[in-house]
Amino acid sequence: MSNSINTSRRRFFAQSGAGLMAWAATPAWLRAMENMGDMPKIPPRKASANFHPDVELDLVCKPSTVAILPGQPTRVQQYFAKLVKGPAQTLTEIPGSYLGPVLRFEKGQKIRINLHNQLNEPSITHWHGLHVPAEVDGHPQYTIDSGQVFVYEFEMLNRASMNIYHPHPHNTTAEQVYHGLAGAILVNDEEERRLELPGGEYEVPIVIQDKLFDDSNQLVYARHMRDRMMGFYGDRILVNGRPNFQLDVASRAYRFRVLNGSTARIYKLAWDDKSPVTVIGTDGGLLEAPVNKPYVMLAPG
Ligand SMILES: [Cu+2]
Repeated sequence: MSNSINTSRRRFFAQSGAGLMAWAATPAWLRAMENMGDMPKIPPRKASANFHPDVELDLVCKPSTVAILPGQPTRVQQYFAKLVKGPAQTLTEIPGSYLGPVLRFEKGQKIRINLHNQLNEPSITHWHGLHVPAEVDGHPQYTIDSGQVFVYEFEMLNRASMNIYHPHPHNTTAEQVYHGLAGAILVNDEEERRLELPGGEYEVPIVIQDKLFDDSNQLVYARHMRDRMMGFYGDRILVNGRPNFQLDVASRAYRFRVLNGSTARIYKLAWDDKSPVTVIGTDGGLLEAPVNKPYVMLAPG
């Protein structure tokens, strides 16, 4: 049995009789998920000698603090990365943000990522949207304990697209993402380069998340079981980890790489002067042709 399940059960049963009734009423699918915690543990994957990476990076997840609101800094969990091998553009930090660095890969690259779990709890990282073999996709059964290292090795098979990396341990995925563990993955390829889309400072990742803060600027997660099961809304919407995100722009075309990293909220995005939004891509990558829309709906993903 994993540590995470022990603590969450303990916390749960420490509640009142009403809590126990809620447990009895837990739907079968949720109980089935709970039981996944009984799966035998797999030792953390190590680097293989016959894999020769084009890109290698150390990815660390650990507790941290960051100033989000005026006053007291907020305790978060955060990804930090260091490039061991490969092009410098692989990593882009988002200054002053709890979000992990933007990872930029090229289709066809051989990639090694050494995940160091320096949280005080088990975790594993999942590459949401990437086509990778199951044993390096961060399924909950590969969760590692605090202090352990898991080595991912895969070739980038995706076409140009935006994806997301986030923890995927059993039971605590949403909680860890909510506390800051998430980041964007951008994949580039030849097809995309031929389009000569806006790049450099004109290509802007925009990660939207809503969060709930208490009086001392700390994140509040899941006030009750219903929040935990259904997701919940925050009272502040953060863009790239900032509460009042503002971007000074030139009057020219920009490419916004928009990601909804909220637990439940769906956004309707539009320009306030009613200019159309030109959509050039979705989850899987670029569209056949751009489409103009009055607004865009974006669900968490
Ligand atoms: Cu995911």
